[in-house]
Amino acid sequence: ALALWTLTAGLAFAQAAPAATAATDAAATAPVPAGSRSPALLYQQHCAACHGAQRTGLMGPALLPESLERTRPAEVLRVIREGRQATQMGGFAEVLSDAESAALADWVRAPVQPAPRWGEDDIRASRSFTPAPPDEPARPLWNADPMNLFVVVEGGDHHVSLLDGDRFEVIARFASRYALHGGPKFTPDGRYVFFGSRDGWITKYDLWRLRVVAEVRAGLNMRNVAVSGDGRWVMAANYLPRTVALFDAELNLVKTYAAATLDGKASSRVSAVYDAAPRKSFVVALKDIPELWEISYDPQAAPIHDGLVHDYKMGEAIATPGYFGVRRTPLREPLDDFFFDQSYRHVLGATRPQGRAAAGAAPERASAQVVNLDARVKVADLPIAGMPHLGSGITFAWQGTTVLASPNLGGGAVDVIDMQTWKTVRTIPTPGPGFFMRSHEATPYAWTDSMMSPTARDTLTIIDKRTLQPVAQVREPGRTLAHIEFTRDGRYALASVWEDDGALVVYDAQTLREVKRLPMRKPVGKYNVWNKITRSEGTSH
Ligand code: DHE
Repeated sequence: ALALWTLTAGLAFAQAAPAATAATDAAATAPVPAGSRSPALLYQQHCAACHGAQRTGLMGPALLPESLERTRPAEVLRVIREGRQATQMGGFAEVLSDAESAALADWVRAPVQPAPRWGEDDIRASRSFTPAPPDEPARPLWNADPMNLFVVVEGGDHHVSLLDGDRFEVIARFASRYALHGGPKFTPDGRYVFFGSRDGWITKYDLWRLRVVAEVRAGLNMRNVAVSGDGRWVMAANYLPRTVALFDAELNLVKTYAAATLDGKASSRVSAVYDAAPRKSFVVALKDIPELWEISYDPQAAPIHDGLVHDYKMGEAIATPGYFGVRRTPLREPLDDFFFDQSYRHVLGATRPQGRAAAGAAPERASAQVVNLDARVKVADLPIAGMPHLGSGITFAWQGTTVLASPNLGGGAVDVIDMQTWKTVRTIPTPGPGFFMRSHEATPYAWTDSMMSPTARDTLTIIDKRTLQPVAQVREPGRTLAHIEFTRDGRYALASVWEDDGALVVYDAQTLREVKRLPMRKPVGKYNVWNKITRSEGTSH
């Protein structure tokens, strides 16, 4: 069967249970040449068994426009013709004519008609849960510091490696869901981690006992997940359907929220959800509606007045209407990406111009703003040029104030902004646009990549946080070098050779010398348990 998916041997994954209605041919975009079979028919014959009759994914990934947005059309065609190495996706060049392959490649990029549904019943039916054996000891199966563990997401073959952050040795490696995206989120004790996949799967994994505890499919196309500061709740942000889904810590669905205006007239994809632990709330950005949501998980949450209460049906136990109600902040522009200040009173949000659905809601150019979550108003414009990637920003003390440094997807620079005045204090040039930025309390340096640059994607720039000057570079000539994370003590910086035959490179954070290299399959991201659960200022949360 035609399957764009990877082998997931080793994990007992639950199967999604999508409605079994067949996708219709209405979405076909390319005319079918004489003598060719229709793409809808070919899909049902060769693809549906793995990718689902409605293209929502089964054991193979979803083949929806939303899921394929990031794959070039030529690559879709190539995979259909040649298959994908080291996966169960075989090539179909022998079975389909050139014209049929091309028509099928077009067809899977067009919307399914009618649009696939993924309601609360589907979510509940997708859940699997494996309770711990009653006599299982609550301690790691392995011998290393559980607080200096790294979780490394290897996108090349959809696996996760656990790395001992003292010895830099792999403790375990296991298959993940297809295409994880966003940082994994940890429970406050660092024992459990939640992974989110672009296809909507949330996996809860026990890092100590090395096994999947629970899985659920929150949506058909998901952005990311957040875990509450008390470890009791998990929230998922979806593009498809247009919902936010709330789960308890064992991934039982509590409720879904329609991402829509209060009057229900306009709906939106959800850009992202983050935990605002000191506020005991989740903060949600919407991509197509100019509103920022705050959803409190504090049972003592103040009531929401002023008529902005959205539906909240949590049953009898609700302490106040603020608890799991939606508190809306109206904005002028919707947000794609955001970041909190240290007090979590302010959201620093960015709007990117392209890819926006709602006509009229998008600015001509990228913009960024500061929103006060208590006053529920925008309080400043952020003077960031190009395309800020605020989710990767870091903060640190500088000359008596605190600054935010954020890489810029659009140009080769890091913007540094004073978080008291919201003014730019420096624009630090880098050799090309980058995605990620990292530092640690114990190092004077901040590291950033230029992975979006065709010529400088092999270069990491190291910036002195005291002078805001670039002071050094490390290079991996001709290969992509990106995404840094520090050890718990800040002594070592780990970076990814972001290639299929890539590696994790460990640098001494003082001398900048390489001390170790571990081969890995496109290690897209690495996450240190301690830095995450203590919300280190140098890393993403
Ligand atoms: Fe990401 C995190 C949005 C494309 C790899 N990315 C995030 C987060 C958001 C986001 C909002 C924070 C979520 C979280 O951690 O909970 N990413 C977007 C986009 O809007 C964008 C530009 C377009 C899209 O396709 O969605 C995008 N992201 C990418 C990629 O192409 C990357 C490089 C490769 C990939 O695997 O998809 C990519 N994004 C990542 C990674 C993180 C991430 C590795 C976690 C960073 C961290 O260290 O916390």
